[in-house]
Amino acid sequence: MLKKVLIANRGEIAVRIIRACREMGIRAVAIFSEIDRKALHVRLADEAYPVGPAKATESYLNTDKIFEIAKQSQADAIHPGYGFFAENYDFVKRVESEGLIFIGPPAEAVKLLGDKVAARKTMKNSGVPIVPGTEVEIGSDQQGESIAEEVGFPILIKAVGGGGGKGMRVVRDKKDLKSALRAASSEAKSAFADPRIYIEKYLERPRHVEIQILADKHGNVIHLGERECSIQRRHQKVIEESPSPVVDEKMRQAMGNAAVTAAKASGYVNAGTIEFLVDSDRNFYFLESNTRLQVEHPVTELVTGIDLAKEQLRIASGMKLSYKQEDIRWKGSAIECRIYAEDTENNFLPSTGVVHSYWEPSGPGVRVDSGLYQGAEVSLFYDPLVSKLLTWGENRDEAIQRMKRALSEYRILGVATSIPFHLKVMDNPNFRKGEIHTHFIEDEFEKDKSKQPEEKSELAKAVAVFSALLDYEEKKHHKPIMSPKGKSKGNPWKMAGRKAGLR
Ligand code: MV4
Repeated sequence: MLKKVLIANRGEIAVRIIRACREMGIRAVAIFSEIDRKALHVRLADEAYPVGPAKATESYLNTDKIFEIAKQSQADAIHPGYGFFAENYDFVKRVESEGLIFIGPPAEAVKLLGDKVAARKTMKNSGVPIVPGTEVEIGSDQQGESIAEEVGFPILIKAVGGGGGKGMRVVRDKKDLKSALRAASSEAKSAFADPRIYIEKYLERPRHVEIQILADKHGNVIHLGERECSIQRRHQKVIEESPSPVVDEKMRQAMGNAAVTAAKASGYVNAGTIEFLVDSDRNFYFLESNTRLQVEHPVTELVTGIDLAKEQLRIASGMKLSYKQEDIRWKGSAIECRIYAEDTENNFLPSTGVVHSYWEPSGPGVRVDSGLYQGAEVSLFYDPLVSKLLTWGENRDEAIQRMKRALSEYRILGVATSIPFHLKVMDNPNFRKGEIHTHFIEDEFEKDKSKQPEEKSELAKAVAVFSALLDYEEKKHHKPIMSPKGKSKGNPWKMAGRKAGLR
């Protein structure tokens, strides 16, 4: 078994991994930036080392410093959490070459699955259904045109090095294809340093359903069922649940088998996720895979009773999986609300400040995975995800009722959060019926804005970011925190942001 693990991350996920380590008698080493000196993950770790200034590129992304700390602390493994180095081939490669254990898949699997075209090819060859489209990158306009016609409009142009929605272009008409190919390629080049693009059939309003898998170093692979992740905004997931309202036992088995096949075909080891798009006829297609422990992993833990972070540590130690496929049973229903430090009443603007009062919900069927505490500072330097509130129930209705109860108990004062928005979703009739898809938030809550959706003007965006920064600085210098509402009214930069088209 591993003796000491360095957690190359912060916030709730660092806390989550430290907890797993402690329960297994593994020493946990934390790293922290200058503004995280008092953070929860630092307090809970066995050892903690400063890694640099607040700016992530100079701290949590400072590879040399992280390896120096790993050496100094004599850690035998590194857990990347999610984000930062979690799916970074070069980082994994370096962990391996420095004789440390990476708590995640082998570098080669990270590389293969990071290349969307190579991943599609691998899946197709092993019989995993993929969205109709190309398994090669587009080399010329003519090739793009003939493929698009073969697939049939509407099509979606995607980046080979992409993921998360960047560099995508929907094309509904042949006349728009050429310019879309150009635009997508240049966007891909600047976003991923890789101009390669490919084409898929565009599915309208699909669901996003993903399968959790576990694979050990001895060739055993199992799946832990699905998570429904359709409720998202601008490619950021907002609410996840398990089971999915559309997946029955038969479909779970079919998707699970496909996911296990996908994992085996790509030489996968450790915990991973195979994402699928599901169309309105409940056909499912491989979308991409996530080679990390995901934000939403706890919904799977709540319905299976399996501790995924502990399994990761066991697998990395070279142990066999604790479970066989036939051991896996699903019980009840779990929901996760991602609590973002965002003012959802004010166009989801990022919110910052000091949490001057903090009270977590608890009681039956409630779980909170959070990096927050009274006095915690929420800044613009990191992910706005500050907490995850989960509920479990015997069925979906009970999980929803519990969620409403827990959301209304939760007190986070000093920063605006997405809690009010979650309460609205819990009461939404289509959500209650389980009728959700990837455009749910847009359709149900942003209808009035649908004429000018995705892109605000560059000026409006710049003003928004500047306004949030100003707000942050202000709160840092004057200690007393006013109510978020009263505060934002008087802020001239926020008003300017609104005038520039932000709400
Ligand atoms: C799609 C799609 C429809 N058809 N592919 C968005 C992020 C990227 N990882 C894949 N995405 C999509 N790919 C085809 N062929 C719709 C989306 C999509 C989406 C997917 C999952 C979750 C949320 C989404 C929101 C908008 C679009």
